[in-house]
Amino acid sequence: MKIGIVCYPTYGGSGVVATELGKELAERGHQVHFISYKQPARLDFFTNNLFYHQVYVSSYPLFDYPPYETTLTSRLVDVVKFEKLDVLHVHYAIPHASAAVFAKQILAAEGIHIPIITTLHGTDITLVGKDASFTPVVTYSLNQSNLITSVSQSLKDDTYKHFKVMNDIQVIPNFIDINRFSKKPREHFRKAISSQGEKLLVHTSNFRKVKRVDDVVKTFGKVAEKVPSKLLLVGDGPERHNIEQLCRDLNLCDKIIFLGKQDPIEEILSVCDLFLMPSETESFGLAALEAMACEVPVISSNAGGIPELNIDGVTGFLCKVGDVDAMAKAAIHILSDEHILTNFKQAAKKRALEFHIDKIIPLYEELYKRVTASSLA
Ligand code: GMT
Repeated sequence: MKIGIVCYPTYGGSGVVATELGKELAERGHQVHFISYKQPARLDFFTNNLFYHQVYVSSYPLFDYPPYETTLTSRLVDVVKFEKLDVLHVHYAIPHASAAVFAKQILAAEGIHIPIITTLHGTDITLVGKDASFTPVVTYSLNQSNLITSVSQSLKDDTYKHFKVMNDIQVIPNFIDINRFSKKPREHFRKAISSQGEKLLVHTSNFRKVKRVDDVVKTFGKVAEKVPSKLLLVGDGPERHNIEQLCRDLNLCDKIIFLGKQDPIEEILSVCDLFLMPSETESFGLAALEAMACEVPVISSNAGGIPELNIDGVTGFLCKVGDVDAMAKAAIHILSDEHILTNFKQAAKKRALEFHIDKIIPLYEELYKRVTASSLA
């Protein structure tokens, strides 16, 4: 099948999922065309059935705001027509779903019928999408998509709650490539960071407010009072400066290491004992799944779709958003006893295997077959 994938090219979860999906589909013999304004971060190889079409945005001085959506729509029309795509799969509703719907209408006027699948990832619904200024466009684009998927039941419920969507939404959870995300023997690396045998806590994110990285630091501060430990902070973003200041204010600088944006995240996770995800909202929590696959249990908030991944008392603990004391208590419980820690690590890995890429990709392939066979397009 010839599949067009539209996504954000950045390190964000939606772009990662879209890129890993496309790479795996290409491995399985499909022809995959990525359409984005930059080469996706995880698109690190090419094969004879993997293509990338860049969207160029005009910088004409008249435009205070470059018309990205218009250029994307034109590019979609072009790629669908000339590559003879069977289906367009767009990740993140804004503005990908509306651009795809417009492209579909332009193509229909020329007698070309292309089905559209929209996958919702989270903030396109829970934060950005329900901003009233986006509502009519998001609602219309979802209702005009041939199929909609969401990465968790919680996100599906949120979508119905905030938008008048008439279409059925199919839940297809995120997935993990276990070949890449598994615990690697990296003892030398662990010793270099934890020379006194300290426990290693880790957080990875884009350092946006919604991730509540300040709660990570505050929780760690309380843990470090009881358990010799260090905290690795991976990623970068708008809150980084405030978080650095908080570390100084709490006198924790010697115990916290900022690693910035990192590609080989599995190498870092391989030496860690506990992952912290205190997010305000999280439709799924792909970063937590990556940690679990590397045998790292998770202390998280109970927001959004996280409880569909992290099982309270088994793979980690779920706490109320902002309850730093509860998160610290749970972390100390896991880290203070080697036997308990080992059990949690094994349970985390076992749970991650339920999201194995081989189990999830066929669900998308099934959708592509269904949508291209139906006369809905
Ligand atoms: O978490 C982010 O800020 C990035 C965001 C995105 O859209 O790229 O991630 C969302 O999609 C991921 C992949 O489906 C999910 O695992 C994340 O939970 C979700 N983030 C939020 O809902 C905040």
